[in-house]
Amino acid sequence: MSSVFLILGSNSGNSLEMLEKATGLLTERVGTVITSSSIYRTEPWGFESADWFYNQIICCETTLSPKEVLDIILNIETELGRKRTVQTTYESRTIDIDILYFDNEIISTENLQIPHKHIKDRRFVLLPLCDIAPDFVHPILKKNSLELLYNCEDDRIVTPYLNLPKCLPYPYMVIEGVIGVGKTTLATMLSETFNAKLVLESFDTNPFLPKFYENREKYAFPVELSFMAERFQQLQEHLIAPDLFHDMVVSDYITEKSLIFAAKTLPEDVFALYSKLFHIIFAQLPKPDLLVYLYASPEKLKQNIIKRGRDYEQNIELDYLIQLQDGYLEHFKNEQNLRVLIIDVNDMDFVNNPADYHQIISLLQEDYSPGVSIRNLHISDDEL
Ligand code: PH2
Ligand code: MG
Ligand code: MG
Repeated sequence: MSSVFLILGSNSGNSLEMLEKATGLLTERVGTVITSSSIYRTEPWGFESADWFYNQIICCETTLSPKEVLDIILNIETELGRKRTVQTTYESRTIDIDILYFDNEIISTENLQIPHKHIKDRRFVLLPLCDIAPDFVHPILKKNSLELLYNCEDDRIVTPYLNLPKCLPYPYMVIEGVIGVGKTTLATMLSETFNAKLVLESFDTNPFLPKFYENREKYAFPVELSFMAERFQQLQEHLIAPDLFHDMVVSDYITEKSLIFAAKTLPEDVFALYSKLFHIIFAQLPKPDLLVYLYASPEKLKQNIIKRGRDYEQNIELDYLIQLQDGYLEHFKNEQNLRVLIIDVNDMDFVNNPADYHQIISLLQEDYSPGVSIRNLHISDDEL
């Protein structure tokens, strides 16, 4: 019996299904799978593509020769729809299966190189390899997988692909952040992933908002009052009424948002009145079990606002965004009974990059104590 390590990769079509099918066929034709790594989401190595790979390494026990295994692999690739073109550069593929190691054999023929010549150069190989064979020694380089990973200079992103959990430990969760950070998008994605009731701020039903952006002073009070009334009505309806179809509520605003904005937009005496009203009205409503604040730099927020192109938002100044962000961060310091999780999303793209979305979900599974917790932060603590 020999042990053969195979890496499976796919970045087009239904990749997860491809990995599963390939593993099934390899079991039948090469030999029993004795170990398999987690599946990883990996940035394309050696070529540019928006489609990231799913990679996984398996180890099979086989009585076959390396050449026989190679022939079987090529057949399986073809059966699973792999089309090879005569290109000399890498390209996207439905399935690719490569032999990494075959016991300690060293083979170098025109069609077959064992060990695979790029093991040491690829994080997407070394990371899953360390899962299942951290001590396996490369027969030529005489280093084990951990040492190879340690010396590897590849900086392409490789992250574990999570099997998403069925639910999150926070029944009422709020995603907050300044205009343009993506809070509504994330709240919507989460509600879909976890079948949660989605409570979104209806910003376009506030008749004063466009006027407010034209003339801040004149419309500040009606705009804030109108938001407050709308928010209260909506939350009262969704938080207090029981819901048979959802175990969880995800919203894109906290009620205190009213206060944070009003503090910036209203003159002091008017704000005092507003604040009094606020506390009378909202005293009865439940507080979120987790408040997630998405942090991004004002410059990044401004870019996002330009990108999504809502007319009336285009004149928002950088300074206003900075003040709002300060308002939120200041507010959290006084909310010691609330679990507040700040996630720095400056370098994240949870919409287009599943690895980033999964990273956020894994943060939402953690157990937080009341007060502020900070994750993924690239800014210093005192900037907050
Ligand atoms: N395979 C390649 C080239 N580049 N990049 C990633 N992330 N994963 C792969 O499996 C892969 C690659 C050639 O086979
Ligand atoms: Mg390959
Ligand atoms: Mg190949």
